[in-house]
Amino acid sequence: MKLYDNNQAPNPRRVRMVLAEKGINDIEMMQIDLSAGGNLTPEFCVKNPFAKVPVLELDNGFCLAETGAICRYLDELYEGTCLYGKTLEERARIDMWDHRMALGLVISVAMGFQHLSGFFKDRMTPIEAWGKESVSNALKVLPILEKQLADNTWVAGSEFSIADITAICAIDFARVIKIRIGDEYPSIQRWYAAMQERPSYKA
Ligand SMILES: N[C@@H](CCC(=O)N[C@@H](CS)C(=O)NCC(=O)O)C(=O)O
Repeated sequence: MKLYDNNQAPNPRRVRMVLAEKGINDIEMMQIDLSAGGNLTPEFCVKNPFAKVPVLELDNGFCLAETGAICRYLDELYEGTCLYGKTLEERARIDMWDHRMALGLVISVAMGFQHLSGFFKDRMTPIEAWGKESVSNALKVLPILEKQLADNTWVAGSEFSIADITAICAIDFARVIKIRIGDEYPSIQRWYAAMQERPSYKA
């Protein structure tokens, strides 16, 4: 299999962290240069008509896009740490928090970045007001996450899961819109330190 990746963007990092957590090392990594429009070429758009990374190309040629779908596929295909929970309730809880982190944080941080930095102005129209609104939407998630992590070791509960991976990729990328986890968030800081201890953090 091949993973079409970019080593600066948050969504591909979610997949690389899954690879690291599960000890998967038989996937060929293909670096796509987003600033040069490597994702906009006709060849790439055949793999993903939405022109986004990551994309996982299976050995039969099928191209699986959408970070959540790729992470879940890899989790089920490979043995090792289960990132999506074992019981029905665990799976539902992890899904809930993973969606909250993906929709509430990853997307808001990405929109803040795209609409305030002008990084993709060759392919979209940045709208400053939407960028600011997105930063404020991302900030609104932090007190909720703080409460959750005050009551639980990991984002979705007592077990490490895909929700932790989604959250850390959003929070690290949030530096580009000047969001930092300050002392008003001691539980997020405790969790962040624990995430940094995991070998997958460097993915
Ligand atoms: N819904 C997609 C979004 C993926 C996405 O937004 N990828 C970004 C990098 S994090 C990208 O490829 N951006 C390039 C562009 O917008 O031109 C997913 O969940 O995988």
